[in-house]
Amino acid sequence: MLIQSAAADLPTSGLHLFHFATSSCSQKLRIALGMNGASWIGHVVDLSAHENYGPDFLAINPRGMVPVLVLDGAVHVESNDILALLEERFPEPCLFPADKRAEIITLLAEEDALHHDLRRLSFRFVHGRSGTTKTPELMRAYRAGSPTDAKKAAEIAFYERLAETGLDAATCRASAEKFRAAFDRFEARLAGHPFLIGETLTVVDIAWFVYAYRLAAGGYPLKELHPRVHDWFEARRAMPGWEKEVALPPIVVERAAAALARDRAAGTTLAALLGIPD
Ligand SMILES: N[C@@H](CCC(=O)N[C@@H](CS)C(=O)NCC(=O)O)C(=O)O
Repeated sequence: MLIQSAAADLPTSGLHLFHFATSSCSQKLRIALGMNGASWIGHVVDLSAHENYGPDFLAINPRGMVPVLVLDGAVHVESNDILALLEERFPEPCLFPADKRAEIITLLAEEDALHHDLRRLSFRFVHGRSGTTKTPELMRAYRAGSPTDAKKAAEIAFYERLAETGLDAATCRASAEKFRAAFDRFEARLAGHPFLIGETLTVVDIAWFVYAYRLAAGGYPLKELHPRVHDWFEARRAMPGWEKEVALPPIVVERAAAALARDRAAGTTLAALLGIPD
């Protein structure tokens, strides 16, 4: 999606990606860019330091979210739209085949609709948090810092709810069950096929690899619940350049291990929420 950016000093040529290492939407684009061999310049927006709510970044993307792609001076947001744009610009290898376009768009929309669920499970089981790190002051700065559209309103609602109710077991179980349902559908799709859409690797494999990696890092029992999806995941993990884009930094690996140990002791792991002994 092309947006009108208020930032005065954006690069006017080349391909620039505003991104963050552990942002799943950024990871998706970095894998796609790696596959099509595009040369790009990265600009890190530190989400853990809330740089995305600062005036400089809100001027670039009023929604305060990464990734943002600046291509020859034009500003694009929404990672799945950017995947389609990259295909137009870098058609080799073909990751968004024209004859599968409608199916790809449907599956990517389903993936996007689960983004807040991924975020909840990631916060709770990978980062070991039970609430939000965004202070009321930060939320005020976000609200006041740029105009509000539907996507920004959804972000505000997400963080307000997180501040109010935290990440209790019922909320996490509800999110986890949505992934179980999605992976069950993929389990059926993968019967006799190597990829999520038949015989061809597409952006849908990239998008869901990123989600599967994050969920597995939080202890999602992929192998136990969805053996074909697990095998598909391992095959994608072996693809050159894929895992390095999603691998967690050592500090996050430590946090995930500590969260798992605590949850094992309390019987509240992600697997346990789904009824799988852990
Ligand atoms: N639908 C958007 C979602 C973008 C999004 O939620 N990005 C996350 C990182 S993966 C973000 O910037 N989060 C900021 C925050 O939670 O403060 C897309 O696909 O680009």
